[in-house]
Amino acid sequence: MQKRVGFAGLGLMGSRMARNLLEKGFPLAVWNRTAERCRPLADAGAQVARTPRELAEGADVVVSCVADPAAVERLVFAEDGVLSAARAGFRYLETSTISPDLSRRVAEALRTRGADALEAPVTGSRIGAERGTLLLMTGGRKETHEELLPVMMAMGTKAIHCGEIGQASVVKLIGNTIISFMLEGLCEGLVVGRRAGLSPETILEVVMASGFASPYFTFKGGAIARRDFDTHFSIDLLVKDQGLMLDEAGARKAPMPGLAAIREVFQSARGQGFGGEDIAAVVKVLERAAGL
Ligand code: NA7
Repeated sequence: MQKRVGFAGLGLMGSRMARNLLEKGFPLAVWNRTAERCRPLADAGAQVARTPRELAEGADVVVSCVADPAAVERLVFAEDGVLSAARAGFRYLETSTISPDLSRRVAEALRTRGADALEAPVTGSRIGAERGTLLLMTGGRKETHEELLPVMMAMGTKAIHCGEIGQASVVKLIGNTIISFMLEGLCEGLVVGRRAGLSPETILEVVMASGFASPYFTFKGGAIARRDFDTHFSIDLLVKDQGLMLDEAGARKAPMPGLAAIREVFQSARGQGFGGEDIAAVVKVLERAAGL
């Protein structure tokens, strides 16, 4: 028997992940803060829930894909939240990127009601969500990981169990730290290169023929060369993750001087009005600073 899925959060990622669940045959209900955004999925056959509680009442598992910790607080702990409908056997799959602490708090609250949560932050961006090729990293009980594997494999191609609840959130934040460094390095280099009269194409040709080549440089470097800042992953959300990582590092007494500096550059991008644009748009801040 396929699980009945309730999907909360139909943004850039969630709307595409939910569609894959529907197309792969899962009975689906959806909820989104702005109800209007449920329409395309309702037209495709999904039920629409009026509240997260209603969503949870009619589902065996609720999948969450919302922006940030405040959104998860609302979704789970509000009076009409998911927690109020949790019962024995109910499952909650958290694909949003949030703090390890909040992830643990959600799981503890659900477990007191005989339910369970698995954190499963994703990577693969908008294209991976659309094609159903996301990589999921999970934290929580191994049995719950196994139980929810069919649901996860409707949205992605691989799910790696990282450890107990909270640990996958740390791995996800490490990943977004690496993205931050790669992008900052690429953008700083492209700006100096432009100043020196080099084209982005020449720089990228050498990078991609080198031992430090990465598909990520082709993806983001290509977008920058085309001046295409259509959002795959927004600056607002990456700054949220950089902040979560710096909080985690602080709690663990581990310095992150590089990330702290990079976060200021991305924060400037928000200040200059680029928060909703793709993370590649951070190059515009560095170009302005260089007088380009
Ligand atoms: P988007 O496209 O910014 O979508 C964010 C979603 O979160 C969207 O459905 C929002 O609802 C919802 N949201 C935001 N704030 C709230 C609150 N306070 N309460 C309830 N729902 C809320 O993000 P992405 O799809 O790119 O990313 C989603 C997650 O995956 C995020 O954690 C990333 O870091 C990874 P709205 O439609 O605005 O009403």
